[in-house]
Amino acid sequence: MNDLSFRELVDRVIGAENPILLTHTRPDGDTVGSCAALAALFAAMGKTPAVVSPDVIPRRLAFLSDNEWFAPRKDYPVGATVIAVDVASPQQLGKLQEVFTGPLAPTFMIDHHERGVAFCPRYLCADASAVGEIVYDLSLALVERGALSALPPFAVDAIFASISSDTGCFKYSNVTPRTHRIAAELIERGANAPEINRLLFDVKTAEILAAEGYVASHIRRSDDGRIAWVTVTDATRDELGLLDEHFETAIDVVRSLEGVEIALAVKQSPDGKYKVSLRSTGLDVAKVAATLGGGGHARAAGCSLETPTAEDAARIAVDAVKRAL
Ligand SMILES: [Mn+2]
Repeated sequence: MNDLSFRELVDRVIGAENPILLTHTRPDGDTVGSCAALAALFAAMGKTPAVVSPDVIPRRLAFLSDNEWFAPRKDYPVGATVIAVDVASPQQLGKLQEVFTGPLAPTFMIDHHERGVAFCPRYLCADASAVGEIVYDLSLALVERGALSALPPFAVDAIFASISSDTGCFKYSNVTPRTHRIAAELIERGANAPEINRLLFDVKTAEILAAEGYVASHIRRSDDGRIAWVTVTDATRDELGLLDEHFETAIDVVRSLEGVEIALAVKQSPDGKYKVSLRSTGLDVAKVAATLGGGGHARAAGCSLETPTAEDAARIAVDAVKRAL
């Protein structure tokens, strides 16, 4: 599958009809923020966009998704331009794989995952910290081409949110000077950075705090302390009266422990498999995840394991990390 040039991407966005934007499973601030921004751009171009997510969008992202574009739809217009956003592989479309197939199969994809799998013509920018950086470039190109008169304020905020979200508030190793330049330009254009960052990073529901408390008191470590992990099963969640979405920050709690170089969170998925998230301070965990059928970024990756118990999945993943060290 040939990758699209930036010019081809701009052409396709200008030519899109009834654009339908798809997020990835377990939607995060980048996929939701980029879809929200693209929807705002399309609407400003006089088109009728819709955003579809395979999973429930976390409540803390409601400032991006509580609008008509994300409203549930019963059917989709035939001939719609279907765009996968921040989706690294067909599996990351989850249950949408069955809906967006045949005449509704994704038309093109916009991504920044270096080790992703293209499932339709793809615009890839692996240097971008977030798809939001790509959407920013795209929005400027649309103005330059005359397809858009100005950036809608909502798009400015949504792009800022997507970049801040995927960079952990401009903290991770994927941040480049360009990331900061784009953020600065977005602030110049009116992005409400303090409020967006507060909503993304400072506000936690009682359920998320409870989940973090559980995780903090159930971290296990390798003998040398370099690897740490936690397991979260359906039984754990039921016992605590919590949902999967409340454990989104579990991996951050694990990796915050002093001395930990590689953090893992093993969480049971609705399909019964175990989803493993990996974070590292140096080791290329995308390679580790690839040996287990997954992928991602060098310092943030994941895979899905089909094992009898969470303990088995944790052991397999931790062993794979140990082999790579
Ligand atoms: Mn992303």
